[in-house]
Amino acid sequence: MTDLAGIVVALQANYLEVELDHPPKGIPERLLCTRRMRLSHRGAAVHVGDRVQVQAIDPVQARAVVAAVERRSSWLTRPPVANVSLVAVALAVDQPAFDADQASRFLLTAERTGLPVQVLLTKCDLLDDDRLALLRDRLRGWGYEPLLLSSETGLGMESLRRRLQDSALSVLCGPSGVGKSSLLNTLLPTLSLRVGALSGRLQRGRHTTRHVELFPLTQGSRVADTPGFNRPDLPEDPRELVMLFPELRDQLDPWPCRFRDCLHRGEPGCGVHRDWERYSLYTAGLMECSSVSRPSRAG
Ligand SMILES: Nc1nc2c(ncn2[C@@H]2O[C@H](COP(=O)(O)OP(=O)(O)OP(=O)(O)O)[C@@H](O)[C@H]2O)c(=O)[nH]1
Ligand SMILES: [Mg+2]
Ligand SMILES: [Zn+2]
Repeated sequence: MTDLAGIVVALQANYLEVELDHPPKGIPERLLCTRRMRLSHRGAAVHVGDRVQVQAIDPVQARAVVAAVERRSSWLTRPPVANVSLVAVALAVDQPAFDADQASRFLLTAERTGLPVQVLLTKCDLLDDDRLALLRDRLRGWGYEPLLLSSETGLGMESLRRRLQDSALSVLCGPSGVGKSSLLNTLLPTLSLRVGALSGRLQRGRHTTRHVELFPLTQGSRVADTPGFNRPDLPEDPRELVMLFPELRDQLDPWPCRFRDCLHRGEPGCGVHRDWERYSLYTAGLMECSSVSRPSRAG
């Protein structure tokens, strides 16, 4: 039999769970696969979201072997997911409390993919309308139009569904405990993903979701639940950081500065203004990036 094409929907220990695009009659749609020897040398290179070719299919056991991995169209490093088309960053309005630095780290990580980024403000039932409007305006100032959601009341669920349906592969990422799995349970009631109570004074999540997994939303669209974590790293190159703040990016076209490689920290001849909320986060981020080089004359 010729190889069949599919997508890796989950990883478990040494196995890849693959969903076939078009399972022929008598072959299950989902197969538990090992990697071919040649592939296992680069074993870590196969991730959820990867498109693969499988062979040596055992229809009774629903087992097969992954023989080849196709080139990726995009790559999200953390959480690791291939071929993503939309990064949805979930941030709770409260429990855990909204934290601008942490939120920005998730957004910067998402922006590094170059893909569309959608902010999801979760647990909106916990905030009154005035404070909610303030937070929404704050996110708009950062260059995002957030969806206001609550799994508790169902607020915004149809907007979320529409947004995710338009995208072949959306990833839900964000801190632990913000309610990512709860959103998916509300959207897809047959799922019943594990959801965990918060703990401690800071009302942190308890890392309930342990693995990345893809779920079908409609024919042609999938969504990934991912394990939350608390503090994504910034890129090492400060020049990359510059391009990851939408509200800074907006100020750079046309280029307003005297020097081509200006880092916009108030250098002489810098045309970027400083009255934007995340300016201090941006400059602190530059300090954190490992190497900060000096501006030179525009060429
Ligand atoms: N008030 C309120 N609580 C919610 C809402 N959504 C989720 N929660 C609660 O928040 C806690 C964490 O929810 P999860 O869905 O497990 O969060 P998660 O983002 O998947 O967490 P990790 O898997 O650890 O990354 C649970 O106690 C949920 O009941 C919501 O809309 N409103
Ligand atoms: Mg979860
Ligand atoms: Zn500048």
